[in-house]
Amino acid sequence: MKLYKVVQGAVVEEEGSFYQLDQIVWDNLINRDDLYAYLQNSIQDISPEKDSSKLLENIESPIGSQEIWASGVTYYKSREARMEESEDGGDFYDKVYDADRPELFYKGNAFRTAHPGGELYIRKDSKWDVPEPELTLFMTSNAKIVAYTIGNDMSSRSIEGENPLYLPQAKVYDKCAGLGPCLFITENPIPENTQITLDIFRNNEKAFSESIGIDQMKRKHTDLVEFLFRECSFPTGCFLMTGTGIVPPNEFTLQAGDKVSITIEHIGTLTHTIAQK
Ligand code: DO4
Ligand code: MG
Repeated sequence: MKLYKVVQGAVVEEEGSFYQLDQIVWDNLINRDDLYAYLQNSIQDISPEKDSSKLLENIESPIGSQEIWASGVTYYKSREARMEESEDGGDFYDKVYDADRPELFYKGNAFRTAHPGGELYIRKDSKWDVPEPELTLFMTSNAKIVAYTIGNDMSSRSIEGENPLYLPQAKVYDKCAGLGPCLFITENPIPENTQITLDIFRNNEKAFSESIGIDQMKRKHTDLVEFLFRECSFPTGCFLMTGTGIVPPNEFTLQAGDKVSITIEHIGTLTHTIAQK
């Protein structure tokens, strides 16, 4: 089942039918441990919409007052790429890849996030920028994973590579995060063989394309969530990007006008145009 946030409320997509939920408060709607059962129940009393095309015209990111956090170096490819970009060799990336405690960092909120189909920014003081396609978890305030979405953890590799203490500036700025296009809600965890694909287009031609399975990730989703909730509470729930396993070659940097599409099986495709502020 998919749940879309739209200007006039929310839309549930279930087995090819679309149902409109009116007068919802997004935070209250999604912060439920029984989200799947609740939505199944809610659509029982509603007739499916005959013309679904208009319903999904203005999709918003599926976020309200929640924070977005992100995980780092959870795939071998990320460990390798960070060590290559680090001006001092980046041994700490090797250490964190093998450590019990994962790297978790604050990524932003609704204000820093670009809606699906909108613009994501690269920083003007950065020389080397990449998208990071990441399966993103949504946990309720009780730390229960109830939904999945697509995240784009936009990153400045030049700022991060100059000094690891610059990580917050490499990662958090205006329009630094993509989230959406919907929440994918299942009774069971998302299948382990789910594929993530990143496509980058420049001047209408494909400039980069690669896929990876989420089974290549070193850590379990539940372990990342356990660390995140240890000493942080999230009154309306929280989003957690789970790290990238795809990094374009070192000679590649994003340019204004590029189009970035991330597809994750079962969820859909999240597309943005790259711009500068
Ligand atoms: O350690 C820096 C950030 C890592 C990251 O964002 C990732 O692995 O996805
Ligand atoms: Mg990342």
